[in-house]
Amino acid sequence: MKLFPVDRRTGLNRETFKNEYLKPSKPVVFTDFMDAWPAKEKWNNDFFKEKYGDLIVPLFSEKSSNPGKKYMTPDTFMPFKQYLEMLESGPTQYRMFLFNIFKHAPELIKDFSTPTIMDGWIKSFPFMFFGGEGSKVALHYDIDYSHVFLNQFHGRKRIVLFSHDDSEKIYQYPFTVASYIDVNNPDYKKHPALRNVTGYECMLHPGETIFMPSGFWHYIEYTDGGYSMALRSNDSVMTQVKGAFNIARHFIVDKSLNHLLGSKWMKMKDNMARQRAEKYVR
Ligand SMILES: O=C(O)CCC(=O)C(=O)O
Ligand SMILES: [Fe+2]
Repeated sequence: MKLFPVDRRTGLNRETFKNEYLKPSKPVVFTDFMDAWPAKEKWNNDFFKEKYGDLIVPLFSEKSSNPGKKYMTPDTFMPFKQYLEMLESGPTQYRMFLFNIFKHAPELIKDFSTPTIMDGWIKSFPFMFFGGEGSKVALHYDIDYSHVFLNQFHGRKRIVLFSHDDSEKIYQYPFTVASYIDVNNPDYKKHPALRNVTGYECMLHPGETIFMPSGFWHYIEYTDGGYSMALRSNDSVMTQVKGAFNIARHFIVDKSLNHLLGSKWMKMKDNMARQRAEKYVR
């Protein structure tokens, strides 16, 4: 497995972005994407603690990214202020994802603007992601096939990316958007197809934005406690249809078989993933 650094670009315009990244489906880090946003300076721990500290927020532990676990059920709840203090005070595995803070604080929408780098922005509220130092986001791709622009406000995170074309080589669990390979210590005995995989890696710093093209696999480690906001776009009817189909397949096939067969279904998916990857080894 080989990982190449993600390009870092300043001053990209629509045309260059389209030709060099959007069309060829290549990730890039923007160093200046959010320079004009008030949020860039304003959204910090003190601001969130003072304004929204009393909000009760749902937190998810590491367990939620284990295979077959219900990742939508929070492990605990606490006031937002207490969670931010936890992030400041040292490592914790607690993450808060797909958090719609804008539902509680619609005025925050005024702190950033819809980007102009491409069209097709999904207007429903964007989501924020929070995580403690050392917490990890298991390898997955986003089920709706939208392009993701992840804007980092606080802390650093290490991101590893693989193209959608390599889904089989990285042992995607069939009917899911997940893979359970060990990105940091690939086990070539167990997963021989990984030898032929190339991906990308980068450290995302506060003030930077990473573009993850539609269907791209991402694995994330919170190097520091921190948070970011994901803006999403989907400018093609084709990928919108693919996304809707994927969501339907996930909820109908995977959820039903999980319910019916439980761990047997997990084993079957594991076998299917191996069989599909094996053709690359032969
Ligand atoms: O940064 C995170 O915690 C997860 C981000 C993610 O998976 C996404 O934006 O799709
Ligand atoms: Fe994601």
